[in-house]
Amino acid sequence: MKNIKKLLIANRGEIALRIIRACKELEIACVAIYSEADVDGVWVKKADESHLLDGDPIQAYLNGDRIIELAKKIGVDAIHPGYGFLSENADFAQACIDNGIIFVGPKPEHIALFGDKIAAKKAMKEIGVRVIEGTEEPISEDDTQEAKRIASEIGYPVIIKAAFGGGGRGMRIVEEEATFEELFETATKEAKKFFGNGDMFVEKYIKNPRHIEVQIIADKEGNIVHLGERDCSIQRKHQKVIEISPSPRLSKTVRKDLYRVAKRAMFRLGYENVGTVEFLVDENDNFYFIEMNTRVQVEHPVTEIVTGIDIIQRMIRIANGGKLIFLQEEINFKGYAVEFRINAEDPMHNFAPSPGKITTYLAPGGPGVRIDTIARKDYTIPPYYDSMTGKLIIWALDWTGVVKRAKRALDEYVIGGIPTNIPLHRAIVRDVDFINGNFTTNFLDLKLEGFMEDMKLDIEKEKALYENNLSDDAVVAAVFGAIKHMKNS
Ligand code: MV4
Repeated sequence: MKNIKKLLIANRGEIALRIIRACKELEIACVAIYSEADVDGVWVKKADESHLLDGDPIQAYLNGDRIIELAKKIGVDAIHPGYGFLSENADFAQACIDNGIIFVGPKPEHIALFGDKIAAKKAMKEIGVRVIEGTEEPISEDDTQEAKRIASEIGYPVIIKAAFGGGGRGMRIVEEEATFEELFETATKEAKKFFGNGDMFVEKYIKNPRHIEVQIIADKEGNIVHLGERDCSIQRKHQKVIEISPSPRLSKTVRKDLYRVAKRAMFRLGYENVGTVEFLVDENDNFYFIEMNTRVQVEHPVTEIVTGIDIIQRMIRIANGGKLIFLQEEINFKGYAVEFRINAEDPMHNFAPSPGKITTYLAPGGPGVRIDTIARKDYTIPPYYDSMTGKLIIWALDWTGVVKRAKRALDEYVIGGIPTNIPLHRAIVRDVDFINGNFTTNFLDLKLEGFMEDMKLDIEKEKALYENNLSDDAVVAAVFGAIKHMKNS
């Protein structure tokens, strides 16, 4: 096993910056790549070496051959793929290995296995993990009648999913037989368009589940531990908005079972590096495996905060042949952490992306506050990428403390010049069901309408400030509005 001395980050944005921070602490030289649209990205400046990949700004981060070619030319030992882009591309992971470069992540065979949702379900079922009742073989795009027959066998409502899907694409909930054919056909069309494959499967639809995922970390010698769970139930259009660790309302027995099942399955498969086992938990506390993510996730910081373990550093050390340095019993979970994804999107226009120049940037701080972001004053968010620009992560000893601290930090967070989803977060942390930990995946569907009035007031109040082109000091005064007293009052 060679020693990683130089690592290339095949990603951009806040996760590129996060990986740089891990490299600095590991004393590994880090190489950034950037597109023509990302010249001003802060990770480009903070890396030890940065390389422009010209041409299409999205392809810059997707062209694996070109990235490997660069890596070889400049003597890179390892590539960290981050999340998105090439992170779950088994061919890219294999190409790294074939070119003598360490891929910081799982084995290509496991990336491929879990990319195929049907194969993944089958493999997990075979090793005794409960999966949702449904088709065990792919249904091809023109087999609507076979799909329909299976759906009625399962019993409505059912859900149609794409075998190679993700992000809710190619997914349809079918309430009754009469609408099955139409929904199956639109789902397959979508699947073919986005994933280049029309293979589908049908499952019993679980109403109002909680979305709970278990973080796993394993070394090359078969040592494996879990790092607790994250509750990702609060989503909008299949995009996670808030993630929490631990889940505020999960029974002790369910939690223990989830950990045991996730760990045992990954052990049986010989899984290595980090992974997230996703489950749906139904209203009766039954849980079912749905998917496995074979990469670091956006929401990894909440796990880092409650365990004190640097997940990115662990990934790099494991890829370098390092053993896990802790046993399960040695991992201490402390308090609660919640992540708020800070997106450049406009709550007043159906959360449409709102890239552009940040003219005011005042970040919260103090105890229990962590921010992973590329946002800063005078930075222009390019329009080509995901609208998520950063994450506010809050920690406290108990759930009530987290809610209070989150309110305080979100009130402190001022981003001006572009609309963001901060007003949505401020409304959520004031919601009684959120405060009571009483939510499932339908939370935002039920609540968004009721949040509109508060969000509107919030946005109008702040908008007036930015439009007047005030100094940061004037913004602070206007937002926080302390009443100053005379010396002798
Ligand atoms: C489901 C489900 C209910 N029943 N599968 C969403 C993303 C993908 N990873 C799996 N997802 C779901 N799968 C069965 N059998 C509910 C979800 C789901 C969801 C579905 C519709 C609208 C919003 C949702 C939010 C989270 C999970």
